[in-house]
Amino acid sequence: MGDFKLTTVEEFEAATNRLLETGAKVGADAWQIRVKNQTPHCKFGEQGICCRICAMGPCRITPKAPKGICGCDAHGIVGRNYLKFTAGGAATHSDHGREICHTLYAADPNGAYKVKDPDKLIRIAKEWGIETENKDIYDLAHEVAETALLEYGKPFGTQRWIKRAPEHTQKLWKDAEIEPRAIDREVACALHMSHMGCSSKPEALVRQSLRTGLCDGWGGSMCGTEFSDVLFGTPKPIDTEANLGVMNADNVNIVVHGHDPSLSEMICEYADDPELIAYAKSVGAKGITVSGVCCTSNEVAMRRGIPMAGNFLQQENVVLTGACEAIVVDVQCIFPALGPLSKCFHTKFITTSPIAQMPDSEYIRFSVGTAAEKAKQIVKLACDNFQNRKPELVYIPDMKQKSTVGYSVEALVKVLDGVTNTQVDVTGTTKPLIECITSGVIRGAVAMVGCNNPKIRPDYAHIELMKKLIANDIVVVASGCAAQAAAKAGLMDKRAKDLCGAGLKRVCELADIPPVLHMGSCVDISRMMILVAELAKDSGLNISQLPVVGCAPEWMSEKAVSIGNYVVATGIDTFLGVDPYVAGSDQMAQWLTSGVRDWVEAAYTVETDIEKLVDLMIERIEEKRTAIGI
Ligand code: BF8
Ligand code: SF4
Repeated sequence: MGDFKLTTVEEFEAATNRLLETGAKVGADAWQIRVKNQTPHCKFGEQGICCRICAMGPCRITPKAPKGICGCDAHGIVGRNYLKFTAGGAATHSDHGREICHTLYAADPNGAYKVKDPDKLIRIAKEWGIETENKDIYDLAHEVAETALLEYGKPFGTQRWIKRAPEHTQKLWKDAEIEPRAIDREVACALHMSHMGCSSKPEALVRQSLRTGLCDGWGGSMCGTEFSDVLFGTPKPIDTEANLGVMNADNVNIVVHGHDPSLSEMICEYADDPELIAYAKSVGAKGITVSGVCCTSNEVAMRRGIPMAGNFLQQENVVLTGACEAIVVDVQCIFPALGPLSKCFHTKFITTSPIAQMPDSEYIRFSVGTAAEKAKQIVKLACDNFQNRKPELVYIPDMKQKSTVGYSVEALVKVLDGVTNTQVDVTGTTKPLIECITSGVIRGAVAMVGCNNPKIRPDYAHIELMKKLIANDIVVVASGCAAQAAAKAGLMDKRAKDLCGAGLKRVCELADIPPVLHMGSCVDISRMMILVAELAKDSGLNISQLPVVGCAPEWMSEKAVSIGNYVVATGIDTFLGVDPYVAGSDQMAQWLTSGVRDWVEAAYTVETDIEKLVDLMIERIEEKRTAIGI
């Protein structure tokens, strides 16, 4: 293994503690302090049995008061809360996807946004029955973008993307009446159903939760992913680095945070501009370093190799380094705490979206039409701020790992082609991967996704689960903050192959891949759906028969619940390390952990003990292997 060694969670924590000392010096607040103030959490909220959807309440369910004023019981209240949670997540992902469609609609050969992957655009146009012959690629981009935008509100029919699912899956969805219709309709319908005096029957609420999840994963999120690829390029394997050590004390540090690559792509573009680099030098810096936090970081890491400073619960740490000139955010997962925290340092906290406006921030409204100008303004502002740095507060933990990222489905198919054979007829399919799985060289795959959550020791669950899975010859595909946890630890370094069982190690060597594959941001979980759909079609199995499971051990956001619903609805058993506020209803818990299996051939498992969680996943993978006789 040479000098390769994983970074441990203890080392992450030591670095954080050192940064919190700086914070204490300047009177900064921190999530670690706020968690203490907020715990223990309200038991009613935790169990999902608090209802405040009408002004007769709030109603709380207790043994003495088993019904709300309207007569709704715990099952109805938990179910409505669960559906609202899902709707929030689906709306968020899908609105991000919509923004990307608008960016594509505005693409212009002479403008800031261009079509970088015309082949993918043409492929999608053909898939959707849009004429491509003799058409200017930008005219085609506008037509495809408009067609995609109509998916959000079309009055009739179901989502176009669902035709990518195997026929068997499509039939399950049709039979269960959960085929996703217009994206906005499913979100609106979820809010309608969960209004006072509508649905209170768990079965109905769970069914709409799956449908609303599907409009995200096989609708809005898929638009986000596919059209980001068209605009910014389909990811290919690329080397980068991860953890706070990617920030550079000699340079102007700009941290991009959020989700929408329309902003971060432009910031990266201008941080590379010789004119602005010269400007940075003129203020005393050696250059400009852009790094990222959360999913927008995944987006620019996958396409440009921009380093990842950290994941969700590390967002305050980038400011605490005292070396962050600007933290530039777009939408989602941004702590409002960053405003007051930045004020304790010289850092500029720059909000850019009307969707995510926060106190104590500098609001530089970003839009497609003015993207170049605004990105330039932001980079310049960060350079100007370099001189305001307080050297006595600067401390960047010397901690980073190498990572190879960028495993889109297209890239994965390509690299895995090299593994089992060189037959021409298997090129461009998932068959080599299927051969690895059926032969037992790889036992199966786990999609590790989701956030950090202070309820779980940050990153510990992600990293420990991944280590055990790869040691058991189970390949891990990761996205979101789970992917960044892996990258920070070193599990996306190709040398981590030595931590694998013999079979997976061999595959990593032959294909020249790390054992944990970075598939992108959270909207990119749609890539994982496409991958399992292809695996099912190429193997002749149903998705639910594949030895593949999903896992979100440290999740926290509404988006994660929406994801969970579409992953389960796609036929993939999903393992959660945090309860989605359903403990207050045995009926809801029963529907989610078993009842839905009758509709979609998969269900949830909730297990907060990490050791047990990983064993359950391995067990499920082995059961699936036995069931198909491999
Ligand atoms: O969408 S994993 S904390 S950053 S919600 Fe947020 Fe969770 Fe991170 Fe990306 Ni996804
Ligand atoms: Fe109470 Fe029913 Fe109103 Fe909910 S909808 S707050 S349970 S009266």
